[in-house]
Amino acid sequence: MSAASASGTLDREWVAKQLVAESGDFLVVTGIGNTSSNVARAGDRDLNFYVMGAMGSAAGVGLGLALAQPTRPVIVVTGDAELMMNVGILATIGVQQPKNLSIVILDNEQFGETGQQTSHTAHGIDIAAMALACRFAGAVTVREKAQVAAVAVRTRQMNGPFLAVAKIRPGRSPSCIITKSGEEQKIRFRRALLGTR
Ligand SMILES: Cc1ncc(C[n+]2csc(CCOP(=O)(O)OP(=O)(O)O)c2C)c(N)n1
Repeated sequence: MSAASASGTLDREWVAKQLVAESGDFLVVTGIGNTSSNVARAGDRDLNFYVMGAMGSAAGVGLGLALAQPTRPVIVVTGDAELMMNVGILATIGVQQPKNLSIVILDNEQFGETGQQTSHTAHGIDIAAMALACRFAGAVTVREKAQVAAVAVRTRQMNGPFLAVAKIRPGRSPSCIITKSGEEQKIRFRRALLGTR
């Protein structure tokens, strides 16, 4: 298969801001690398949990959280390759049907963090179609700014599971050093959510 050039034009920092700008009680989980930096820069908050080291785990963490906290919107923001590493999670989410879970993929059609190698989505692999086949209540691919606003609204509506693929420009963004360890993040998140360690 020949290498395809990336097709997205949305700015990843801008998309992240739209998703987390409005302060609310929603819970945010992010995937390894660039997406965590984008979301942290858009607004670090105690109800953000950055899954920094475990590629393929963000949607699973989001699912567990959504099942444990069914009255709170849970938004997973992650990369296309991060999701594809454990794509079976879409089927598990489809079985569980958490209404409060949304996944937004910042899709640059690359493994941006490790050298911009071409990823599955550059070759037409359609993550939104996979989510619909896994019985998500809604799944879209967006390329325009105006569509991103609608995605942000939908992630708060609790009529999921919902997935959006946002086609962003190729490349990576400056790292935002998240200095808290996994344990410190866990304590911060649990305190904010439950008032306990
Ligand atoms: C199990 C595992 N394999 C590989 C890596 C190395 N790795 C870190 S980030 C990354 C690419 C992530 O790509 P994507 O999720 O599309 O996000 P992008 O960097 O393009 O924004 C890879 C391969 C890892 N951390 N863990």
